[in-house]
Amino acid sequence: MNSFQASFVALIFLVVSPFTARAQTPAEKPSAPLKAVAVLHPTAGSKVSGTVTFTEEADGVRVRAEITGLTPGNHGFHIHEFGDCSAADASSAGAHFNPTNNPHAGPDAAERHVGDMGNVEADASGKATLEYVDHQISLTNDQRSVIGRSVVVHAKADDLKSQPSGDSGARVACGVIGRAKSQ
Ligand SMILES: [Cu+2]
Ligand SMILES: [Zn+2]
Repeated sequence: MNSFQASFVALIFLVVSPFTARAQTPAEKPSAPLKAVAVLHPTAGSKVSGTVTFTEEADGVRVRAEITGLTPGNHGFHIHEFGDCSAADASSAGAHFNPTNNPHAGPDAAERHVGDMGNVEADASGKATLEYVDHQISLTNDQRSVIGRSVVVHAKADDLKSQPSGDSGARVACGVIGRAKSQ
């Protein structure tokens, strides 16, 4: 390579490298994962309360729930379409969140309501904890986003098949899902 060729190569590098550097800069991806939270409040005549958090991960959204005041056993646990827990029986939260127009099912089903998180299981003291990674829920600004909707806990178990809502009975707690501080 003579000196002319060498300086030509150097020139090309100088022209191209700023674009290369820009392309390697991470886009608008926030440094901390998106996080959301719902604080569950009891409906009329209920003593059920708790907290549900949603944290964005590489392969889905991690759901963590801690709920107290339940009767022992399984209780339907869903995201409902409206972030409105104002009615005494939480009927204001509407139906299961179903932006993809699928039938009701369990959390592992390929075709399900986006809001179908299955059941939480309470122990003898009435406390339930749940942690799993959901593959249909989104926290970003798209059709499946659960921000501004609600989490509802039911009096009975969700059978994961009855339409439209798993035959899980009355609503015993409700909480609106809002953005939380990412950390
Ligand atoms: Cu429900
Ligand atoms: Zn459903």
